[in-house]
Amino acid sequence: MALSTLQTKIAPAEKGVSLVSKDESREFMAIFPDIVRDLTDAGRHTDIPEVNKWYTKVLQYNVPNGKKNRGLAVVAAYKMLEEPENLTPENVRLANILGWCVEILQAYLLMIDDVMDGSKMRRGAPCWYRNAGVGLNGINDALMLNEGIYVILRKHFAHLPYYRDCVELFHEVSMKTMMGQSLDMMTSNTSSPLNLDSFTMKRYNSIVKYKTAYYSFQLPVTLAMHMAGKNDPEIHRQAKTILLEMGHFFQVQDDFLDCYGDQNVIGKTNANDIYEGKCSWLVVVALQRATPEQRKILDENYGRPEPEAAQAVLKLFDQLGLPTTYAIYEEETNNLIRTHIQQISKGLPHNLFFKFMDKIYKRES
Ligand code: DMA
Ligand code: MG
Ligand code: MG
Ligand code: MG
Repeated sequence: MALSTLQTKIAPAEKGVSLVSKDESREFMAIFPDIVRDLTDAGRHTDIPEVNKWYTKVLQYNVPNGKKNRGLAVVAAYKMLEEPENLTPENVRLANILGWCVEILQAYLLMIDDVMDGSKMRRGAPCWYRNAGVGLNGINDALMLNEGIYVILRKHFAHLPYYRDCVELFHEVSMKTMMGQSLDMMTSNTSSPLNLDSFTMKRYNSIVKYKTAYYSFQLPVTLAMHMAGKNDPEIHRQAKTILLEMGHFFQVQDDFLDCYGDQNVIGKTNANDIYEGKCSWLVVVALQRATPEQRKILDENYGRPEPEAAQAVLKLFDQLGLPTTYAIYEEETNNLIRTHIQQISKGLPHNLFFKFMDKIYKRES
């Protein structure tokens, strides 16, 4: 069927749309100090104040300075899924707290990811592990963040019927993410010698589904569904399918921005995926298109530490027209996902999913 026929019926994406209003965003931020207090000043571990002080620093450096899309997605999704009479200030506050749990998970994953990827910058500041006196001790800091999720969940949700679902979901999604990270590392220059034959689109699809899509998209919405008591397995299945599609799209964008994004906007240094020999969308597409001579350039230069090698790869990406291929991919995938949103059950708020797409389509950071 001609895509253009469908496209005419699809509402165009709105740029610059936020998941929540300015006030809601401020409300979310206003709760963060309470989260820090819950974890560091709750009358526990009072005999080791130096650790509480350090933990406060770890939280403040790593948790609140990102885009907060995943955390805010919990709040936005909850408000759309819940019956109006249940949207009490207390429940909205709980949705915000659950949102911070997702942001803590994100911070924890990124702290470890930056060590594994040898990254330099994160959110415009040095990666945590690169701070003086941190280094690999930062792994323990990341683990403290992860455990903090369950401290917060117990404190605020233990008495509620959906507590168990949320705890289990955090564990399940964390496991999937780590499995994705494992596959990501296996398919990179840490597995020497680098074997570009393993960089297939099939492998790529598995990596991004596991390492990104579950925790970035399925997790926030599923948490909101648990909170709102939406327990129909068929509805969950439909939500998951569409959210994993969005997660895939999001990671393709991340891979593109790694090379072509503005460092000041993405807050990370360019071309890290090339240096690290990652199975990124760009190199997978390049491999599909490369002539034997071009393939040789990739074999010799991809995943190498020399800046000239990365330059040679970037030049090849340009010669292969990857920025144009990406622009086409982004537009077509946006349309495709929007079509799929229209086809899902009326029991799910289509507007929520459209909002997510508005938020990420043509994103620059
Ligand atoms: C991100 O993959 C995945 C997780 C689980 C953090 P990535 O290394 O491409 O992310 P980034 O580009 O932000 O380092
Ligand atoms: Mg990384
Ligand atoms: Mg990584
Ligand atoms: Mg990346």
